[in-house]
Amino acid sequence: APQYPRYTRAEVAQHRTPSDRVWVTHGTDVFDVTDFVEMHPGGPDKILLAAGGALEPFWALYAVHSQPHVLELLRDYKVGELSPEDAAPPSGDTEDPFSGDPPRHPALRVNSLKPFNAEPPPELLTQSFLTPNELFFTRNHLPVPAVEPGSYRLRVEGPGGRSLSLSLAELRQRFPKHEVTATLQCAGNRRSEMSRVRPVKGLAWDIGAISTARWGGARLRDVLLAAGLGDRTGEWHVCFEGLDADASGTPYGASIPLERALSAEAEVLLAYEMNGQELPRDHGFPVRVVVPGVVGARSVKWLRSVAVSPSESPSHWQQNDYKGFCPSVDWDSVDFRAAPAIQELPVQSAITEPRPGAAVPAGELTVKGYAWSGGGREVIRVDVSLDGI
Ligand code: HEM
Ligand code: MTE
Ligand code: MO
Repeated sequence: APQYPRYTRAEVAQHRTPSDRVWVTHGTDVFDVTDFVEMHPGGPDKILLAAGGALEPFWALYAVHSQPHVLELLRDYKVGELSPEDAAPPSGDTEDPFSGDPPRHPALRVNSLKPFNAEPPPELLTQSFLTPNELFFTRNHLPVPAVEPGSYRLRVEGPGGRSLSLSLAELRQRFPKHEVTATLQCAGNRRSEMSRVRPVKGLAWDIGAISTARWGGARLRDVLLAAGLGDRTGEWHVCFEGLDADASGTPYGASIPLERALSAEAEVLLAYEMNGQELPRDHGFPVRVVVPGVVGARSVKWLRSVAVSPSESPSHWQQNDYKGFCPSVDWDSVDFRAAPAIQELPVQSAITEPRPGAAVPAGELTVKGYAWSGGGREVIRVDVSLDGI
């Protein structure tokens, strides 16, 4: 057998572009696939997403690679092996409140590591209608809480109701499982484009702070009715609290109007499944709210409590964030009390392929993108313009 040179992962990571050569690893083998990039049946852009790192997390998502001929093809490009000492996983730092955060997919474009905020690359977002759980955009304000599913309880309460404390098993057994395909979008989606018009404060999201999943769980409506909280008139709200909390112990929180929560058509869920799997930790394990058509901020993850109240959630994120203002308002003149909290979001659309400024071949071109109606409504029509008119 030939003797191969040894490389560290850091050395492999320096080979991410055709001009620096494109290296990838599979198991403990290192490959130089530069000459295969243009021949890749899935396109050069996709293979480059794995450049400088391991193939396994990508191939786990695209099962077309789990065929013998793919590994055979790869063998021709082997140039080395990983140095043995490099395989040791990095040791956890216990002082860091984020040290318990889960592992993430390397394809995610990270806008902030702590707290973790990341989006899928555009060309993977439209690779499939349902976003794979590993690629679903993540918007965390705080460290991911570690929840022990056996001792988890969801509190449901409100004036004049019967308080409930539901275990995961009770939530699954007492209420019919309802499934909904819904898109979540962060209010900051495409902020980097807005900032090109005028600088905006906040994370510089590209077009990927939006993702779609098939959610499964109990209808919030059914749970509220079981708690005797369904029969009120006038303005009421349903306030949610998460198990994630800041250094002072204040949890993430948000609310939606009770009317939406009770509406059968609005299909608000207390979800425990995402694309047929249990919720991943980043997306709210073991239970999250899913409010179709409404700004992502109200779909509270790691749900600890549901409380019906005459007022909106007192949370910072309901009162002093996630509100819309006219263009003349800036950070010096803004009065958050003057504006209502965002609930429904308006229409949204973006082209994912080709990317702005990309050089494209002459002739026929496939253009991909997404369109979303907001408000939980269906898309009726999509118009595409080639000349901006
Ligand atoms: C398809 C090889 C990396 C996404 C394929 C096929 C081969 C291949 C041989 C065709 C399989 C068949 O139909 O029998 C490779 C090799 C890679 C690599 C050798 C790395 C050295 C990646 C990465 C991604 C990806 C990193 C995603 C980020 C895809 C997709 C298809 C595909 C989506 C299906 C294309 C279609 O059917 O339209 N790849 N691949 N590949 N690959 Fe890869
Ligand atoms: N729920 C809790 N408990 N903590 C959070 O930080 N972020 C909210 C919402 N729910 C958040 C939360 C925001 S702003 C958005 S856009 C969505 O979760 C993102 O959901 P995702 O990370 O599953 O995509
Ligand atoms: Mo968000």
